Amino acid sequence: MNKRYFPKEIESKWQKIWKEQDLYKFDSNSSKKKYYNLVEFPYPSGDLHLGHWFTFSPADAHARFKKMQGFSVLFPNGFDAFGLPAENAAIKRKIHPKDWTLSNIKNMTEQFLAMGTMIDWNHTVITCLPEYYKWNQWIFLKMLEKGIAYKGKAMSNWCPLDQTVLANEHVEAGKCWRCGTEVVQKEVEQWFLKITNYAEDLIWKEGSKIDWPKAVREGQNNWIGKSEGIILDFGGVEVFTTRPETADGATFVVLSPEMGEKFKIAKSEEAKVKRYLEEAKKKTEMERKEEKEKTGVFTGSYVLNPVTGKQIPVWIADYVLSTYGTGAIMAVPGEDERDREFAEKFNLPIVKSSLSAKPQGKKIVNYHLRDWSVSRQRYWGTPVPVIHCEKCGDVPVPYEDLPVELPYKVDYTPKGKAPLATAKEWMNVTCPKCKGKAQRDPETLDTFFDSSWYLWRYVSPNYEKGPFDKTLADKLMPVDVYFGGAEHTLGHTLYARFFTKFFKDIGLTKFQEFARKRVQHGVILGTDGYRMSKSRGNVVSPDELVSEFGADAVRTYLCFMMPYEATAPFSKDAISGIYRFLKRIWDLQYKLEEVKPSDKDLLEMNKAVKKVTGDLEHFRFNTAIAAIMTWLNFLARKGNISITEYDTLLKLLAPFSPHISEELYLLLKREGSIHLADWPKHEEAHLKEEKTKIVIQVNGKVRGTIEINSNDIKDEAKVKELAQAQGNVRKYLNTSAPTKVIYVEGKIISFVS
Ligand code: ANZ
Ligand code: ZN
Repeated sequence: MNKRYFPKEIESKWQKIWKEQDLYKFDSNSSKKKYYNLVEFPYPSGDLHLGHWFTFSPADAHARFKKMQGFSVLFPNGFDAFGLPAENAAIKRKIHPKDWTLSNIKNMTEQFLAMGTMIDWNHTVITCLPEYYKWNQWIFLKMLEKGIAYKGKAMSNWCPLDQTVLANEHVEAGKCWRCGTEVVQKEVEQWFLKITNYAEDLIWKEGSKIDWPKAVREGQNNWIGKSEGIILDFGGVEVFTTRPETADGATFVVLSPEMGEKFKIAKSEEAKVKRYLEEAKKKTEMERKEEKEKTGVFTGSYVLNPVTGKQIPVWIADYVLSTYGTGAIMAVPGEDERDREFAEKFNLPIVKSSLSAKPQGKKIVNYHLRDWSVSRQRYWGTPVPVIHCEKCGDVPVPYEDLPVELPYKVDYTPKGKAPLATAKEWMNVTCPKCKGKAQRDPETLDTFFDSSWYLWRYVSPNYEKGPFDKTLADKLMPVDVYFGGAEHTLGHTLYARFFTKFFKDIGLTKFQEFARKRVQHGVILGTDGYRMSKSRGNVVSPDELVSEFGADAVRTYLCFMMPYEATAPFSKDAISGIYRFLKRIWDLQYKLEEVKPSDKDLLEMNKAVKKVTGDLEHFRFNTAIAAIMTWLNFLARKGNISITEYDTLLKLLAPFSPHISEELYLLLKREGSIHLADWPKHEEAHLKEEKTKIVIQVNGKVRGTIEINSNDIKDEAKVKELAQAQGNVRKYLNTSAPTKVIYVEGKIISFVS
């Protein structure tokens, strides 16, 4: 062993040994209690950046801690490998998306090894490979069978020149990114998943045993947006309201533009209405919801307010959505902010409601949640496993013909339609039903489909009889902790919960939820306090940090720099501080002696064990390291260190800095890896600090006593401070400082004033 700390040498050495020994191989037959430690799988963008390190280092520390505690820990990782960036990068660099993606995965896997994680790469998935997406297609077909996947019409961004649907990010200032033509909203046929069937199930209920952050539970509940109200008839127009008691203040009715299209319009207003409806069509639902200035048009018609018996005007306005409630509202400008703005702009009457109207109507429950549109006119994704036959319509690809492989040789540059449609040979097939000529569906599935269930596949990644081995999943699911980003509150984690409930419905699992606990990480910013980005030039490369300080220092720094949920800038000074901390632990080896720890030694050791254990259990990585530092300061001040203390110190350090702890563990001549050793347990008996009672006198009279830790009796300043702080003593000292203090060690302290 080197005399000095050279992280470079020991780190690559141990990484090689661990890999050769497959040290972290998960044993699914283990009789130990399982612990499924999961981190959101990365997108294979090319290189691991510091954000990946920040997400994975603490999660790895937690996994290692659980393993040392005696759990059988499954810590898998994989790659979310389909998606737009690969396609765009490929177009830009003229490399095939598959080649680009797979070479990135190779590179990033190497970088993960250099991080020194205990990820078990025997449990991995790469979503762009047919052995994975075959099961996407299988799940899609099951959903089709159950009516959860369906073809429907939805308003989409539509470029009239290119004749194609555009993703939101491809609409720039209302125009098509390709040809600059003004984009319109058009009803287009697409594939949907009926997540709305699960709206009620997806609502987080009070008292749920599932431990997810409140922000996520509330965020998802708001997104699902359950609302109870009634349908009220205004003589020909039905409206949905959650506030029927305000109906006497309803001074007009407003229709959504889509409803307005079918409504009888007075001749005098026809031209105006037509113009308005055309303008409204160009706006997306988002723009309509956000719209600052209210717009609308009068239909020239009136309906009856059932409470007041008055005729009230019917307007059309795009702040009313066609996809919610009945698509029409009673406007109560005296109560509702949006209605008031509208009434003020168009000079409509505003009256106060008595709030006691009791109109009768059918009770209904509405959800704001919409079905999930999953078809994409993209190349780099899972082909939709459906065949279109002129005679038979949409025919599902038979299960035995899966996977429908994504063809490699396709012109994926934008042509104004789904790229797969240009792959003639691939497109033309025979209909599975009538054996006549038919065509494949040229669309691909949203990549969020892939990430909705990858964590189930990890359980048995090579399983061939289904998406996953049910028996094994019953044993290993649900995930015990799921680490990931706050940006996935409304997308990914909600979809993954939906898939779980669907799996339960088709008998694939018995679980209602896929993860017992969710822990969300913050963001590590550049030194300038801004998000790291190439354009700002504030990107910190983990590879450079590793070559300067070693992987252990980088990992430990990332665990220490802030609470896992927080957001703070990177600091190079702090990372060199961590490097010195590890060096001090290294140098402590020269103080190792065959000595017995004293009571005070045992006290400090047990305090550290207790604190680090509790903190790691509760994901408080930064304070766990702070506790090790406190103990190290104590150890460094001593003349020698016992084997017990060093052994314990290394074990507490092992989850954060796996390489240096493994190397120093050799000194103790223990058998096997430190990472398979038992986690230290604190002993309450050693935590009881022995107390000594000290009598306090003021001007010769006993005025009180104090109890102090026996270890502190030599510390006269401390005794004096504690004695003087006593209420009674303060009183007799009359707040004036004592002129004389006499301390008889461990017995009596007397003040003269
Ligand atoms: C009268 C009223 C008075 C309303 C009042 C609210 C406040 P949530 O809770 O989100 O379900 N509404 C109904 N359908 C709508 C649509 N398609 N587009 C836009 N707004 C719509 O909201 C229900 C309320 O939103 C309904 O109750 C209706 O306005 C409006 F002081 O009716 B209310
Ligand atoms: Zn057919």
